[in-house]
Amino acid sequence: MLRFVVLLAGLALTLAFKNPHYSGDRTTMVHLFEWKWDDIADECERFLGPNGFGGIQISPPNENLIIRAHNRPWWERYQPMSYRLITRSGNEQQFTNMVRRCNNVGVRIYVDAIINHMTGTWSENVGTAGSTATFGQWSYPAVPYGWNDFNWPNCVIQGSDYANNAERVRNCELSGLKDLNQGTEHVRTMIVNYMNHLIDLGVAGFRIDAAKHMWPGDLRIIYERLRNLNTNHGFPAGARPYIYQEVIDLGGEAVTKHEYTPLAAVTEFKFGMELSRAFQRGNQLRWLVNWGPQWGLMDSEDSLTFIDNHDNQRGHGAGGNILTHRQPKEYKAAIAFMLAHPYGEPQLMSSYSFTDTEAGPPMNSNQDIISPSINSDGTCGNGWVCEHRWRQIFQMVQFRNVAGNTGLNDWWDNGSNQIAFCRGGQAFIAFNNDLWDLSQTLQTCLPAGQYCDIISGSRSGNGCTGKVVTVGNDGRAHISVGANEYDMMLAIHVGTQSRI
Ligand code: LAG
Ligand code: CA
Repeated sequence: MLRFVVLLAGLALTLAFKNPHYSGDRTTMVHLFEWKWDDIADECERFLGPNGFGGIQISPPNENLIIRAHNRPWWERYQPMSYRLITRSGNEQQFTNMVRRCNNVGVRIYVDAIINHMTGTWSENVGTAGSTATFGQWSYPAVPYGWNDFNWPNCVIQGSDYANNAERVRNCELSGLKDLNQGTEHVRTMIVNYMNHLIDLGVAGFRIDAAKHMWPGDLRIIYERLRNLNTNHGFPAGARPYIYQEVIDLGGEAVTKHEYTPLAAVTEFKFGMELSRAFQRGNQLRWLVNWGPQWGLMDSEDSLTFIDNHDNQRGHGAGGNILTHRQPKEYKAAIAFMLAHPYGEPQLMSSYSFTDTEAGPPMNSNQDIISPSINSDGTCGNGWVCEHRWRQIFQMVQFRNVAGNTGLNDWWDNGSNQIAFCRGGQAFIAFNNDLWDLSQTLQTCLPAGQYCDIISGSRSGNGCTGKVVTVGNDGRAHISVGANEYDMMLAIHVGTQSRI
């Protein structure tokens, strides 16, 4: 009996930080990169809530160094000056209001937490909340942090350290960013206070930036000191925050993702790399029949999955040839596969357009962020891409919600790049990445009826603006996806039956 209790307690501990605590049947989060808090609150109410999105990863909400020398690049937000909640995205009142409004419509907020380091050394030294620092003395009075809170002796991580020197990867500076020592009580207290303040305001969890560069033992202590989620925001009593740790591990490094999975979830960079390769015909889709740990991916419950993120969509971080919104046909297909397949906890990227990889978000002559505009067809303007508003993407979010926790069944492939599969009796998808048409009668697993394909169109009233698929009493239907069609997939699910 005792052994059983100990076993259960152990299990509860390892799963503690791996539940996103989505509301209802929601399943998917979106990274609204560089959005303002007021715009996010509006987006929750007018789009994300009604369309079944589960949550949002927001840009770092804490004060950062203003870097005018580079015309306010996006990466200035990865140089913390303090934990005050004032940035170009908004102030604490706007932040609080956003979290409340989003939680009210069932959409959770996840904070990008920069706790490995502070700023680099610059001649500018004023933050977005007006705080100053003395870089030469490692002094950040607005926290406060001083000399004793950083790692010594001072060193900078070299490219070669990643292969064989975990100690330097953890204790030296990442690109010259002053490296906090999470082994000290004061640093732990400041970080825990910051994160607990956010939990009190109603957030559901955290992305841990640069987790690879911190010791798992220190992180465990920090996570264990976090409060439970705020029940006044609709979370169940005793709920632990969702934590996904950013560890880039494509193999061959001194630090591995497996050192972090005992603590909480981890970003699975191999996921987007392999799918980007397959959907650009670098690998045949038929091999995806055993997609998951057999590909070297982490266990499903440990894995935060995505195709691109804010770093690799502009060649920062690691891993090349990642699909992005710039290759829309292949990108939408990779996203559709991610959302259709039961593996992992998926995250969508929502971008602004750029040519310069350093360029910050759309801004006016005061360098304030410009809000996205919403076009009559639902897409965004003012320089915002809003992939999450593309029909093929947001309708696949609904597909995943409907599929729920059903497994994968009735896999079919043609021996190369045409594949199809079902999720229980709820949902069916087919892909054609061959140079010839897909035209086949396939088992869809759905109840008999006429369904509206959510890729080529959507239901409108009792009709359908896209392909109509007729499923017979045996669950079979004729499926057709031409090689030269606008999109390379077709998807139907329970709830898209049309009556025409
Ligand atoms: C991350 N994950 O571990 C973020 O996802 C990534 O976007 C951050 O780098 C990084 N870690 C630090 O939080 C970004 C840019 C860097 C940039 C850094 C700090 O990719 O290029 O470095 O943010 O702003 C910049 C300059 C460097 C300079 C450094 C220090 O590009 O040349 O040495 O600042 O001043
Ligand atoms: Ca470090």
